[in-house]
Amino acid sequence: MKTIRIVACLSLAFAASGAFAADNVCKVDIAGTDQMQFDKKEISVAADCTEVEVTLKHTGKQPAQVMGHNWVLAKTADVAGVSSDAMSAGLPNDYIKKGDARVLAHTKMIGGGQTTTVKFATSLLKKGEAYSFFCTFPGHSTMMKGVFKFG
Ligand code: CU1
Repeated sequence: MKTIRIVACLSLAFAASGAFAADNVCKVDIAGTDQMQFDKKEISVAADCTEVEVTLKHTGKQPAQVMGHNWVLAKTADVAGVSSDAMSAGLPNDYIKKGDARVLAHTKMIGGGQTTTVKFATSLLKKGEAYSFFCTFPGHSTMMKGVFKFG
């Protein structure tokens, strides 16, 4: 009886690990400050990640209207265009132009003390493409940006 139970447990464990291998969510933590800075200049995501979950924490005290931060992912070539179109989008739209196809992923715009998360599939990313992450609060992307590497 004992042997049978152990075998059953082992096969369950294999089934569970198989599920994790098929769906590999890679987690990234990043913080934004009242000094208009991200605490990371580069994020690297391995090629075997099927999804990326980015958690942005605003470690400052200023409200979103004054020092709001979001985390936006786009091709590096699109950063300037996305940021400039975002200016007129306003806080209720998280400073993201509605329907902007250049935006690959983005969090909500948050203020001091808040945390927000976005999860996206890596199937929308291409190996070798140059990606950047940045904040689209007006004027922030010049200082708040970094390199996003996939693969
Ligand atoms: Cu910002």
